[in-house]
Amino acid sequence: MKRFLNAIAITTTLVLAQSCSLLPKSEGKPISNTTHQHEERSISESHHGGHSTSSTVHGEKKALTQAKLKVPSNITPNKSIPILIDVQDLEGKKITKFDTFQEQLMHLIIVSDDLQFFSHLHPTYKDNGQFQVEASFPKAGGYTFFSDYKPTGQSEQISVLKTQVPGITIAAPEIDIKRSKTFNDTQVNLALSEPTVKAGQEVTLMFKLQDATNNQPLTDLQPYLGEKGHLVILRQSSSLTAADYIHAHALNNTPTGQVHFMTSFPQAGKYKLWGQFNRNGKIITADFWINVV
Ligand SMILES: [Cu+2]
Repeated sequence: MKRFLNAIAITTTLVLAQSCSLLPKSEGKPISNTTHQHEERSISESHHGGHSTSSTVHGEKKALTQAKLKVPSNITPNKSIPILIDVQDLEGKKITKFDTFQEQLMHLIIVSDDLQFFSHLHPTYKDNGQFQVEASFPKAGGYTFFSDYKPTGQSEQISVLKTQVPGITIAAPEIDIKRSKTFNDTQVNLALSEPTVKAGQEVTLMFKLQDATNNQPLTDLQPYLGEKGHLVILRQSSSLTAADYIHAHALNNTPTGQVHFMTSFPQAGKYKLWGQFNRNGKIITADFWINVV
């Protein structure tokens, strides 16, 4: 814990002007978090080394916070290490009060930059604006952190943090666009409402979960973080930013063993999806690729 190095390459904070957790869930109308992100967020980026850029998507609010990542100066693959995240206002003053949303104070998504590795963690709030969690990284290469939190009285913020695990990087395997996969004893089929997914178009992603032993729809799905399921989507990119990140919420009223999400993809490209579901206390993470034209 003594040799922490400030290993931030880029800090990006985006403001979700309307927190997805505050959206009304009645009316039987599907909720697309993506739409809100793209209409209402603002992004401010500050690059390590003095250069800074700031862009506001629709001339609304500016990011109100920044996050700083502290990791050991030399990360060894597959070894658990402490990760510290300091949340500050834009002047560098600690932010010390946070609201719980989706049952946690902070949601942290870590991905390898090739999108092969995914982890969804809930750091513990220590004190003085600092969160802590243990994580391990499977291989050398770049990793991006999407830290999602809600300072008391403010909207949900997402800060993007980066670190590097030294060593020789292994080329990612070829993208596999299979629509049916088995994760331990659960078979997951992904069906799309559109035969071809076009950028900017709303699409419903339907996860059909079956017991792999008897091929029957799952009847033991429980809420996960207050919802039927969570879906994180990232666009394949040489440098991931907040604009590549989508967190969609499950729709209500779906058939047994099915979890549906509605979203839209901001631009053409290859996207990786990680659906997370709670099967009787065990979290299933089902990953798929989607090609958007
Ligand atoms: Cu979370």
